[in-house]
Amino acid sequence: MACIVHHWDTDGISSAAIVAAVLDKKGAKWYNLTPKIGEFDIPENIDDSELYVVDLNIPEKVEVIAAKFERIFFFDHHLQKRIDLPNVVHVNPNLDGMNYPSASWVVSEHFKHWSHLSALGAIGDIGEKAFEIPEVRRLFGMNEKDALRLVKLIDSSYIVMDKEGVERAVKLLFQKSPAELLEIKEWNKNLEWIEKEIERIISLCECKNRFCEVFFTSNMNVISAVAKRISWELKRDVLAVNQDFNGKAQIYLRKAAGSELDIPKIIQRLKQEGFNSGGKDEVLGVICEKEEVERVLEIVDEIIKN
Ligand SMILES: [Mn+2]
Repeated sequence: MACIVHHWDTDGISSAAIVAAVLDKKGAKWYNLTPKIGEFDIPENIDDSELYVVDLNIPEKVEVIAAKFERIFFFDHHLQKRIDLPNVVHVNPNLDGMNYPSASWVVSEHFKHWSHLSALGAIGDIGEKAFEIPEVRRLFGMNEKDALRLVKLIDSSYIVMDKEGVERAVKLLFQKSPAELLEIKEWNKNLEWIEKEIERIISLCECKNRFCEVFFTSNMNVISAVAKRISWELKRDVLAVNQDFNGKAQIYLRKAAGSELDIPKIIQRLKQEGFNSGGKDEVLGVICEKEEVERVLEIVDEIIKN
């Protein structure tokens, strides 16, 4: 059987469903797995000979396990190193300097298999910007609002940390039309929970001198949505801390438009101190032990004061 390992977001799920459709057409049997949510890795104990890895930026991990498989297909669109092994087919236009909107786009092009799922992955990764690509409009016969809602519904499984739900989503995308997908009860329930949880957390927000701050505890992966919403509403820099996210702590900093906060400098400094931190120009995310929160906040403070 072929095993498809995929990212837990809409692009990863769409890409896996495209691979599944290609395999199905050939009469090949397949099943799919996602890593433990939040941990970029290949699940252990896969004893099939053919492996597909989609939308997961983990070339180093694939190199380590490659010898266990007859053949691996590795599809991605992120910036990464080339895997140079005879049994690995590494497909990533980014290796040749080309920018693709999603892994779904890469997979569709490789297999010459285009469908609404090709577009859905792109909408998942780059949002409304995807509609600037004419083929996205052509492939996806749904209005923008419904399309963006569908992405939220599909992403809801990983936000509530439901790994099996993420895995089931691949079969659903493979079988159902976009209109049918919008009606899936489980996902609509998820969105209701998520919305309630975000509102509960936002109500804990306190605006201080430097930041609007929110300290909370939640098992849901909502910290970025919380920070984004507060920052939008109040036009302030936001510090959000989930003090117990399934055993770890999450720290998230979001810069408001026009603020002078130097996020890349903070990311770099935290990395130097050995923290698992990442982000972009306007956001910083850290996952650390619960006991380390204070130290991280001290470092952030030091940089801001200087
Ligand atoms: Mn992607």
